[in-house]
Amino acid sequence: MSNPYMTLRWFGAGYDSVSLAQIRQIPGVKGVISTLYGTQPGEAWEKDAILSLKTEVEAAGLKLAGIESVNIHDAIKIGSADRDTYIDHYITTLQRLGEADIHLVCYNFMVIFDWTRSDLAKIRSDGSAVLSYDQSIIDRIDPAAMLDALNTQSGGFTLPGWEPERLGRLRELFAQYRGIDGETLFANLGYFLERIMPVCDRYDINMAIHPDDPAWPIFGLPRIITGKAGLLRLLGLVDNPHNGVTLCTGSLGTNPENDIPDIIRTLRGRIHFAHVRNLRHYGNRVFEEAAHLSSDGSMDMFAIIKALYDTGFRGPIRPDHGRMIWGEKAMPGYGLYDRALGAAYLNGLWEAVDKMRELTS
Ligand SMILES: [Mn+2]
Repeated sequence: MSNPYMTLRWFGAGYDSVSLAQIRQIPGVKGVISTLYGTQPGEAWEKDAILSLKTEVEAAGLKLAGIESVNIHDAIKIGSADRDTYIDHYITTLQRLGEADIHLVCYNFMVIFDWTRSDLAKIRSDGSAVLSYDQSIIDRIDPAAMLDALNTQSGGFTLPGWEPERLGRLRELFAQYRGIDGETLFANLGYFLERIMPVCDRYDINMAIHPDDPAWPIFGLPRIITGKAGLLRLLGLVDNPHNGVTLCTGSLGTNPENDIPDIIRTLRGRIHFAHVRNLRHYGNRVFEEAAHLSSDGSMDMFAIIKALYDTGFRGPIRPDHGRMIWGEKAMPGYGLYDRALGAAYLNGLWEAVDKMRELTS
């Protein structure tokens, strides 16, 4: 009998509308994935802050299953002269996380923009509000206008990856990234990983890169972690099991050509964290986020859970963005209700796969 290590993302008291006590009551949810939301990319995290986050989570009867994210400073992605200083800070953060018995770190290597959507509250036929993407809208607006639109729609919540301090310098950032192509990004990612692997080995910390979302370049900026080829290249940069992947179905699934069960089987042993959610495609590069249930979207969630199960994945897994339902007010994608439904559904799929295996073995 195997149970999934089901978790929920939690942004911390003062940032999240959902409480640890509420998360504790979702059946089968054992832990949360959190971060020090107030920190900036490039900072060395304070040991006391890490420990107080961990203590708070554990006092609620949950585990701190990992960190999402420890963000990467632009100097590291650009490969500028001061990158080693920021990598040193990153290593200090990893060391302090390791000392606090935390062994999973999600990060991404996206340029300037983290996940991108054209609408944070598109109304679906069921009356729910979801994040959606339409390439023709993105093509028509400039990055600053998109940023303003998203911040207006966020209901007062700071969106993860969209820290206003950093994005206030948008023009400057575009200038800094001029001439940085996919090859340079891969080289800089490899340099970063080489430098952090010793501390990961020492503290048994699994690094889990998050795929780019959506899985193609936007605003003329390169994106490298977009499918099987990029993921395999990432793993080949440093052949160390601590150099691994966050399997995010919603990000990889933005491109319907990504065969997610096949990617899971190909990455066997190197997936350290899973984000499982569904999307519904309406055309080329036009999609909206759906409920987790297979029939509500375009993905086969049973095949995804079965591939994770069959390849021996037993790391933290979480439902991802949920629809905004039942009048909830929360950070777009991160309400309680639909993510709780998602967790219950994913737990059910896992139990079915597990019991089918026992029946047939
Ligand atoms: Mn994700």
